Amino acid sequence: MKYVWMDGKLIPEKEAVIPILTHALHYGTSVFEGIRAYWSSDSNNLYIFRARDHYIRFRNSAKIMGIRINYSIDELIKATVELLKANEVHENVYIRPITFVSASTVNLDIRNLETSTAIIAIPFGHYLEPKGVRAKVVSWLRVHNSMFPMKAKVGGIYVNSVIALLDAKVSGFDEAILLNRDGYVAEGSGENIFIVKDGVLYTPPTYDSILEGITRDTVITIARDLGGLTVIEKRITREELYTADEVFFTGGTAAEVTPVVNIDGRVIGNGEPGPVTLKVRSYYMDVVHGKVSKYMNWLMPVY
Ligand code: PY5
Repeated sequence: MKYVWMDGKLIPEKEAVIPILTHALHYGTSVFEGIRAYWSSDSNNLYIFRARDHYIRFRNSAKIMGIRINYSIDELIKATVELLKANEVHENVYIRPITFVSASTVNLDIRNLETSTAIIAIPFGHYLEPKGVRAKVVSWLRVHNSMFPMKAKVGGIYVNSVIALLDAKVSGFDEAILLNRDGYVAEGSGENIFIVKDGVLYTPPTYDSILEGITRDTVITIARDLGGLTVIEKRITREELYTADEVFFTGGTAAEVTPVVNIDGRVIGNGEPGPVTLKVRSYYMDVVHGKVSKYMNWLMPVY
């Protein structure tokens, strides 16, 4: 897009470049978010979905990592709205806020190092095939909470996702599922995971080395409206994946709610997106497009 917001200013995207010795490039010292904004043709407006919750997670990631963000949550929300207006966005868009250690140094002590914050808007279609993906439970484990706080969305930790996804892709699958150190299901490379069994939804608990996804939280909240669909947070085994009636991924970029129709060559359900997944997805799409009045407080209008 034409403009990027960087450290308080809107600048042309081509000018938003960083020096070669930037600390974050070498050591992954960045925290970031992935936020969606949806265009609603009904109200002729663009809505940022759960902006405040994303920026709260952003601030918490930074706090955990000891990285300073020089802006308040309100300033970041305001900057995001300004950015979308400046780019005259009238379509669905992905928003990537990032704060990174911008000092040019090889020193690992980040306490007094300078940080920069940027917000970038990116036109975005589907990240995963909405008709359903084939996933592989890879042998790489999810980094455990005792090794790194997985609640924090930190740039460097994504090498764990990258190597997991590479394994899945070179083996001919679309996405990776990572187990945690104890052998239970953790999450996808960039998504949380749910299974459906006998009409009940199950998802791994947040203390089990996963990112506390905002889409995950949204699904848990809105599921109640769907004929009393219950969600239970519990540890999930690999065999529970194989024998589930339905499996789906949730994530801000990851096609929102994406059916998983095959895992390790086992067909899940009848190999088609299941009825509960489709019901959850369709309601989720209504919520993010501002069609469900009780959740309008999750939507921030841009215009
Ligand atoms: N788990 C991981 C490891 C993630 O990276 C993400 C989001 C999620 C779960 C889902 O979180 P949420 O529902 O809050 O989006 N992934 C990023 C995203 O923007 C980056 C993906 C490349 O979707």
